[in-house]
Amino acid sequence: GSDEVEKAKLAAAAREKYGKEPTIFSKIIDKTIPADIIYEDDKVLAFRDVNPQAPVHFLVIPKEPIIGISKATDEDTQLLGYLLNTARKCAVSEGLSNGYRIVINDGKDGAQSVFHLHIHVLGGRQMGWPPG
Ligand code: DGP
Repeated sequence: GSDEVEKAKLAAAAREKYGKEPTIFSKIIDKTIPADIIYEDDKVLAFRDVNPQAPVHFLVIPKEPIIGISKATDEDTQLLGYLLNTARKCAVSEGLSNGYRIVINDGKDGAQSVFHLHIHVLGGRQMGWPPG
């Protein structure tokens, strides 16, 4: 019936947004693998990048496992703002008073390697432009 069609549509939309399997970041969120966490609440987690590209390099992620920025929807507007605001506050607590770089890699051309949305915050050195 049309109920089944609706269910299938919802499932397809969820696959598009969340993917088929959880990434390593889900394990960091549920604490099955360790990370150097600098901020956590019910919606977001901020932790140091395991392969830092600057003296300070941390990631801010939603606990909701959205694949990447290109898969977010208008319903995520508040969450996306919350992620940026968390990045701003963590930059203060990390002492980045001279500035910093915020980066979101998306998909193949963006050189995304972990398919759970994350904001990079890099600082503690002079950045160059353009990025590679
Ligand atoms: P991206 O290219 O934007 O998808 O960057 C993914 C980043 O995630 C990369 O800079 C390294 C970092 N990363 C990958 N695996 C782990 C991990 O297990 N722990 C931590 N802390 N960072 C990770």
